[in-house]
Amino acid sequence: MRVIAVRAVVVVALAGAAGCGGGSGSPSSPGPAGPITINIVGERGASSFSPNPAQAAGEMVVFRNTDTVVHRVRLNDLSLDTGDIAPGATSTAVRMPVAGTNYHCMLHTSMIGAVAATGSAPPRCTGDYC
Ligand SMILES: [Cu+2]
Repeated sequence: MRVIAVRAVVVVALAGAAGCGGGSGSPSSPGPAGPITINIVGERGASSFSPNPAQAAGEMVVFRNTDTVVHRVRLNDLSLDTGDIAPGATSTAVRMPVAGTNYHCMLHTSMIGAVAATGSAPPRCTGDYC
């Protein structure tokens, strides 16, 4: 008698949910120690942010305004809003969705950017800010 056990293991990518607060800085852990910085360059369409797309899905990100006017980053699904970021200032760190995301500047809606998982394309942009 032959029994074939097929076990479907669904791996749900919730690794970030466990949280890793309070780490004392293990030197063996790979990856960046702090949040990933996305620079706000100016009103240049899809070139308004650098890098774009950023390989930062599921990661903590800060937006640094290198332009001379105020910008305000908001995810296209409206789930996150940095508030105003003054020229030269950096936003507080915010966690990007695990699946990646598309975002724009709330004050200059032609400024669009995306976040993707490493080695993947960002999610398809839909809606008013693409
Ligand atoms: Cu702007």
